[in-house]
Parts: sequence; C-alpha cells; structure tokens
Amino acid sequence: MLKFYYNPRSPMSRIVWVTLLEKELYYESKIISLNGDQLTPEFLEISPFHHVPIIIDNGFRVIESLAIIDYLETRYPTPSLLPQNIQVLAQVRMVQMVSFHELFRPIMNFLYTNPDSPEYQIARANIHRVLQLFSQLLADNSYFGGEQFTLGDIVAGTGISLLTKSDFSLQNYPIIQRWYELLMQRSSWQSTELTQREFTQFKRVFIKLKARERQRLLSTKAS
Ligand SMILES: N[C@@H](CCC(=O)N[C@@H](CS)C(=O)NCC(=O)O)C(=O)O
Repeated sequence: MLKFYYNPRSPMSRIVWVTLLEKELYYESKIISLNGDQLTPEFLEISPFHHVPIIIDNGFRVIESLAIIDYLETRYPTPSLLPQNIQVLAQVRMVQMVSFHELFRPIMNFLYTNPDSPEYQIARANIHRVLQLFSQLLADNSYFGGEQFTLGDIVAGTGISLLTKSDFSLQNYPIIQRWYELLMQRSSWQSTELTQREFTQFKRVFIKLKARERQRLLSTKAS
C-alpha cells in the first residue's frame, strides 16, 4: 500500500500529487493540516524536518518532493514521465533544478514582499530571467520533454501556477502562457489546482509556518 502524506495547499505536495495522478496510482491519503500536526512525535518520526510531502510505499519511506517523484518514476515506470533521449532528459532535469534553485524563492518573495520594496523588484527580475530561459527551452514544443509531458512540466508548472494567482501576468511570455494553458487542460492539473480562496489561505499558513520556524530556531539557539 502506498501512503501519501500531504497538504492539498502545499506546492511541494502538489508536485507529488500530480505525479501520482498522472501515473494513475492508487494511494491512501494522509492529510496533514500543518496546523501543528506536523510537529507531533509520531509525524516527526517519519518526517524529521516536519515537512510534507512524504510517501511510504509498502513500508519504504521517501521524503523530499524531487526524490519522491524520482522514486515513483523508477518504481512505477508506466506511463513514463521522463524522456529517453539523453539531451531531452538533461533539459527536463535542468528545468526541475532551475525551478527549485532559481524560481521558487523569487516567487515567494514576489508574493510576500511589498511591491515598492527592492526585494520585490529583485524577485520580479529573477522570475523574468527564469521565464526567458524556459521560453527558449520550450520553443515550439508542447512540453519541456518535446511532445511528452514530464516531471519538468510538473515542477515548473507548480511554481508558475502560484504566479498566475498573483498580479504577475504571463502575457509578456506567450510561449509560457501557451504551455501553461496546455497544463491546465490536464485532469491532474485541474483536480489539484487551488481556488483563489485556497491560495489566500495557503499564503496565511505559509506566513505562520515561517514565523513558527523562526521562533523555533531562536529558542534552539538560546538553549
Ligand atoms: N524540500 C522539501 C520542502 C517541503 C516543504 O517545505 N513543505 C512545506 C509545505 S510546502 C511544509 O511541510 N511545511 C511545514 C513546516 O515547515 O512545518 C520538499 O521539496 O519536499
């Protein structure tokens, strides 16, 4: 039995959730509210950094969204979400890594900082650079894997969907806009997409989590 610990509003959970749906895998849903239940001793036992997502597959635990989707791809290879061609595969991996290292933090800064602040402007500039690169990589293709929908699309799309809920317009990025419209046609995408209200709730939860983590680190330092 595959158990999936997640929160439906968490972007990192969504990466795994879409992968499970695309692969049509049957799983047992374990929803973690992130309202303190991620800090219980039982949960910390399986999630030492009190994070979702997590999967436990027949007793085998995997944490970290990217590691989980890699595991799922290898363990359940059909339908495949990674290309065979070495260069296309490298491109899909690049998109995953660039999303994690260059896109997610600027998106959070963009969503949470005052539009008049330098941080906001820096975040916007960084997002612009990533979207330019992604436009080049996509070119005329439907997806980052050519005509194949891949893990790269899932990871990048999860970040970009947060942007579409804010006042960031994709109109200046027609290639990204076209690609994002294709993603939105997929049932895995539609059934995991946040409403505007859920997105606002996610923003509130995220602020609380950051404040709690800061407090925890300060008290660890003091003791
Ligand atoms: N690097 C981790 C990050 C996971 C993560 O940050 N999860 C957030 C929700 S999106 C979480 O569980 N936060 C709860 C907490 O910090 O207590 C991954 O990719 O899985």
